[in-house]
Amino acid sequence: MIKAIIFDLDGVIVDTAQYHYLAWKRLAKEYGLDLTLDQNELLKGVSRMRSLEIILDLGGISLSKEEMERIANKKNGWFVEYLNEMTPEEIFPGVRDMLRSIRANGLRVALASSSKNANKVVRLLNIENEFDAIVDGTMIVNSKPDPEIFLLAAKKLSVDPASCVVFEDAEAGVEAALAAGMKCVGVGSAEQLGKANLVIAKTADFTLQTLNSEF
Ligand code: B16
Ligand code: MG
Repeated sequence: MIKAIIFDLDGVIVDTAQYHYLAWKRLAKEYGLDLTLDQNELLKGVSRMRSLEIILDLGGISLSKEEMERIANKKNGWFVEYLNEMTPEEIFPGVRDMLRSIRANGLRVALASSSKNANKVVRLLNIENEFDAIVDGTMIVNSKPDPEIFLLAAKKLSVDPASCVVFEDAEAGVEAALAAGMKCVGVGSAEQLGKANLVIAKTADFTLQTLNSEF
């Protein structure tokens, strides 16, 4: 029996990927790389440092650990600048009501985002009170596809992992949810998220009826 729903942030609740892309593209340009939207897909759901490693690999560039830390911070400064322009209207259609109706039906709701900026995003969207627990990139050691983030969310909710459903838009996130022993709803293309128990095109396509019939 499902007792809790755990939401990823970027790609499930709001599209922060567009801001990550702008900031990574700006950084990559300084190293003579033109980061494409297809390449940006590889960065979804993975941590900031892992994203940088992927970009440097794409360009065949090798940097010291110190330099990597420095430029990852620089990228984050730009990302936060772009984020500051974000408004509560950027939440995906229907998601605010969905979060409320899930809780109104007695289920627990958590947010589990790899982003170290998740609290800021949640505040900007005005949804900080819609969750029973929030877990972000500052609270974990191993990022998705490791199950750590989802296991911590379940622990904070005091719910058994097998009674949780995770909503994820990234392949690494789907793998993490399944490795945590949870059910997973993929948000996006079935081609990319085929390992999920169910794939929907948009977060708000999911209803409590779907929950009862599928899980
Ligand atoms: P930050 P999610 C992830 O968010 C993004 O999808 C991913 O592209 C980003 O690298 C990661 O957060 C870390 O973000 O640099 O803000 O710590 O999908 O797990 O909500
Ligand atoms: Mg995501």
